[in-house]
Amino acid sequence: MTKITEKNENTLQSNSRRDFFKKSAYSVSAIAAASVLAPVNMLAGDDENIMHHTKWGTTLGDELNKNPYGIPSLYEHTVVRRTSDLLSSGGDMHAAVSMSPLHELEGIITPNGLHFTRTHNGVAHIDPNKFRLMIHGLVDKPLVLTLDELKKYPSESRIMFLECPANGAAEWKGPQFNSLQFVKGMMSNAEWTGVRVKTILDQIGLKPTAKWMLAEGSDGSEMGRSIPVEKILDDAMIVWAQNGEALRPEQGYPVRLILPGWEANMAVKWLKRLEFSDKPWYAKEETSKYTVLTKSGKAIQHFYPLEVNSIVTSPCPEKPWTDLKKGDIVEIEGIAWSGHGIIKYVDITFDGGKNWVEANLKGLVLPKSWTRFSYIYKYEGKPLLLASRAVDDSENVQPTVDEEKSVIGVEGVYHRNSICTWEVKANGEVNNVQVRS
Ligand SMILES: Nc1nc2c(c(=O)[nH]1)N[C@H]1C(S)=C(S)[C@@H](COP(=O)(O)O)O[C@H]1N2
Ligand SMILES: [Mo]
Repeated sequence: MTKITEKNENTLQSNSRRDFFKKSAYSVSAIAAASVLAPVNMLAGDDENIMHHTKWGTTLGDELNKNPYGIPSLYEHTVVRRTSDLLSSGGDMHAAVSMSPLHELEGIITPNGLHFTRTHNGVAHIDPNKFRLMIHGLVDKPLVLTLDELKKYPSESRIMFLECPANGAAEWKGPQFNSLQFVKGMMSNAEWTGVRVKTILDQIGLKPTAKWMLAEGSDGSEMGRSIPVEKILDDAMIVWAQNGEALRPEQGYPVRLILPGWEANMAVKWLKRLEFSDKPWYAKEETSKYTVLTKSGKAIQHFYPLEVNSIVTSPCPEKPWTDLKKGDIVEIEGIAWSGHGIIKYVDITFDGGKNWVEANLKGLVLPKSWTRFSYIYKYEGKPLLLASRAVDDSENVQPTVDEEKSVIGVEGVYHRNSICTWEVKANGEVNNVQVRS
């Protein structure tokens, strides 16, 4: 993988990049009318599965004390996270990433067992009785909390995405994987429950000189990250629950930090310490990690929110259209998200970006959360270059591959948000391609 050259330049957020992608004209077409999608030959009188008693219809099922904690159907055993050695050194699965099977997900919630997972030192298993969270530095009353004490604060629940800024990074060099899971699986969306950091700070008093918060984990990697205090006071959360239950060990049990819309590497897991100070901890060092070198030769050091993005999840290489016949009505679906706010529109192209039609946003449309989109389509059996393009409520527009490259330059790796195109072949096979202008 291309390494980002580290430069130490204090450019707060890439405004030029956002402006560049602001949309001038917007092409909108009517949403296709909903049609009947179900197959018509539904009555099959000689179908064995209907006419004969099934094993499960003539025997007793499992007793209810068999699986006190439920598990998915054994027929769903292929719906799993998958690891790649992309972010691991030499295939070591302690410092690696396992990707969500986006092609198997419905709606906007990622089940806990399928949440993408990135660790630098393996999954830590923390005894909740030994958990302590220390909050100190530039505060009036430093504090050490047990888990029970932390949970006594008033809680909030919020549906948000987490995306590793390296999601899709390998594709910078051109298509690398013929798979949705490996192209975009370093992200998930969950309902997180916990307390706002601001609620605790209101109690213990933040000193006016505090400008940065260092968050540190208790795993071997510690994952120390400095976060601007404005973000902490805005919407940062310390969470202990994920989709209604305790965090999974992979997600930082018992407690992690969540910074809505910002790159997931700052969402420190297995949290143990928050220190407020007047400068970021890396200010002592010559360089900082996670910078982005732009074509101008300047590096963007503070590059936190994930840009507006989207991907078609059905069809995709894992879910092709090989069973469709010409004239079939099919639902195209996908996911859109933006670290800046709410998804406003998603457009779909069938010809690699020459013409666009507007998709339908489905279900909940929430800020800094996945939004599902859908488009009812009549399959023609012709080759397509299928892609989606999202726009958020700050009018950020998802760039083309070349627009993104023209701003970020050849060294860019993190925060890749350019349009992803699927080539649908005449036989319905789907391949990962890149459309270049
Ligand atoms: N303590 C700790 N926090 C961590 C990490 C880690 O290795 N240790 N990895 C970070 C990275 S790079 C990412 S992308 C996210 C992944 O969160 P997830 O595993 O819950 O999906 O956690 C972040 N927080
Ligand atoms: Mo990450």
